[in-house]
Amino acid sequence: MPMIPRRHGWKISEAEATPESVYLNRRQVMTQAVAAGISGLLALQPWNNTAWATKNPLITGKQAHPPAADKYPASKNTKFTLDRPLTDERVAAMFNNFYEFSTYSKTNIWKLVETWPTNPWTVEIAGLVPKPKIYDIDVLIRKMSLEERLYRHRCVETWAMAVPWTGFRMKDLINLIQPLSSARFVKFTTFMDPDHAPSQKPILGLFSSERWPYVEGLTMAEATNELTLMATGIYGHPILKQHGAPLRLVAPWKYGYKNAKSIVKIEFVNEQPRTYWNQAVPSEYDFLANVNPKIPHKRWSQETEWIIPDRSVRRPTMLYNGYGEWVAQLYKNA
Ligand SMILES: Nc1nc2c(c(=O)[nH]1)N[C@H]1C(S)=C(S)[C@@H](COP(=O)(O)O)O[C@H]1N2
Ligand SMILES: [Mo]
Repeated sequence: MPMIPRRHGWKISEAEATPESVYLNRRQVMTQAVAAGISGLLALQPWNNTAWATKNPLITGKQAHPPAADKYPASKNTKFTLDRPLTDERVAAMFNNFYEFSTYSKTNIWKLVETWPTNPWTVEIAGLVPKPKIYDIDVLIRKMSLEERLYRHRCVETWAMAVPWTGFRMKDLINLIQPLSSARFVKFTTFMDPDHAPSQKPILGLFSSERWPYVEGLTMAEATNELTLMATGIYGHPILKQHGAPLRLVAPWKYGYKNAKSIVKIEFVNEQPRTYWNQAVPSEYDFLANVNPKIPHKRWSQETEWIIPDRSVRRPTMLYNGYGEWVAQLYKNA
């Protein structure tokens, strides 16, 4: 058996990595695809093996002018501990869901965001608030206090990771804004930039991209929960574009799709917002989206998960992604 870089393959430089492994993986993938015919197309998904994790020697996706850059690294909040190793920074940066850039490839997002400018960037505070306002992202971040937290992440597709986010508590932002008591939900609207985000571009001027922008939402009780973080950084530096620069929601007890990337508007509303995935396929993606091993997705079980980049090991999924201590009381009457 030639040495096949697996779990730690990305630590091996391109030159050191045995070419056999790459060749073997490609050949396997091709054989599978041919054998299985059209259904074999699935096997071509680059993440069916871990070769993708060896492809980029650098961490790319940095913002050109990261806001409040002098605030990193922020102090660590040691309250949140992990039951698993931190995901390698390069692995997290090379395996993403960001449908504005690609609806099928996870391992190319870091390339596709390269020419996307995230400056200037503003965040609008709107809806049921005493003073609607548009903040420059740098001004907004400087009003808040940043801290680092280690959080688990669980995508509804069953892949998982654990990363150090830097950010501020949504609770603190809500304190600053003082929304009206009639506000029952927070609606997060994310960016529109069809010139740089290929999925947002209308095809031949037809099919206007009305499903964009990506929208997510939380109840006020969820938004003011201790866990709810507005991430501005990752791995001790400003957040990368592929992770949702310059501002991204992190609600770690929920499936990943709730964690809206690249937010431009935070709105306090009275009715449950129509969110991206819930609107697209309501029977598969509910608004609540709490991680729960006992509630299967319509097309797969949620009982186990795998940690990127290694698809070969599955471990049990935890209720609320292991964060019941903080959030279970929110749902006791549900
Ligand atoms: N704007 C936007 N936010 C998004 C998504 C997206 O496609 N667009 N994908 C979501 C999904 S499904 C997941 S799992 C996480 C992935 O975050 P990561 O790429 O930083 O790991 O982002 C979430 N936020
Ligand atoms: Mo996801």
